[in-house]
Amino acid sequence: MKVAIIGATGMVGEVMLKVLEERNFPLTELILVASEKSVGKSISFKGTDYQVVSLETAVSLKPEIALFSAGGETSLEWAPKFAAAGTTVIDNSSAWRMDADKKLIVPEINATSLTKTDKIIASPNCSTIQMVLVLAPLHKKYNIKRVVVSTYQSISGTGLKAVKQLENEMAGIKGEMAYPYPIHQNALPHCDVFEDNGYTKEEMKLVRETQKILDDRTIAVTATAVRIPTAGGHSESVNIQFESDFVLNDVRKLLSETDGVIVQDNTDVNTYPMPIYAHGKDDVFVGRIRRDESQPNTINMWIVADNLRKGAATNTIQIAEYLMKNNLV
Ligand code: 11C
Repeated sequence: MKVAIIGATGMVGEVMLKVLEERNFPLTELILVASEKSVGKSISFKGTDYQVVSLETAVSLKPEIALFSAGGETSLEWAPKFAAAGTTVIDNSSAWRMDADKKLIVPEINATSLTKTDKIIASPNCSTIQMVLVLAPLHKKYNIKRVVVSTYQSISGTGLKAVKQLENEMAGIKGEMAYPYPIHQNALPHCDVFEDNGYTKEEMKLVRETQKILDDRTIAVTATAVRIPTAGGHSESVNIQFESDFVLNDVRKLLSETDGVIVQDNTDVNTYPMPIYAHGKDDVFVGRIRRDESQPNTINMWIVADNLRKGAATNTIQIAEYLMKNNLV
């Protein structure tokens, strides 16, 4: 498979290269693309050095698959150009997710909807992916009415500038700020930009993307997204109200049998998911599973995943693997 990575020098791009190597993705050619200032730079993959090329060059090389993680603007402009050249684009940005003609894919949930005609495929936002992977089997069995989610999001979701801001603050160095306030020893109730309704774009992604992936616009979702100074992954406190009642141990069993989900839930021995242990892993971890005693048919849980892996690079590469396995590229 001839694959291009658009945004190869970014945090997600770097993890994509790692994941491709770990999963032994069958590459016949690798095309690495980054911004103009990185063109010509060399990146090593499996012991071979690859030179970064421009977007124009990459389109002309006609890759079979292009994995995009270079921001929404680049995706909006360039994904259609790659698609017109016959490339199947899998896009990590928010550019195409809510486009009615584009599919928003978490392979374990809805990859079977993909066909050869899908030339631009969207991968959801990291905080959505980890939540819907847990919600999907529960919705099938108990019918979800409403979800209330609060996120505790890693600085790595913002990018290298935010990682640097935290490093600088911890070292007492004044430097460039990714956030309007300090992030060290702080919590910012502000991920992505504010929309007119007072919610952030990140919060509204949790609402809209969840309904699209679960293919059910009747599910009510409300979210508060918070940035905290962790690096390993995003955590989420999720309250789920079902149509029908459940037995707690059945929920645990169902989730432990769900592809890509690992249950870590034993309060007797302080077992619950945490971002430092999710870091570098492809699974989504769930724990603190308990009945919401304040209203019927409602459950609370804590969901953690590496936002750069299952939340971005791994999900994108799993989509590529699915396309390949099913002869859709
Ligand atoms: C964050 N979820 O943690 C974001 C990063 O829509 O793909 C990814 C933004 C996106 O800030």
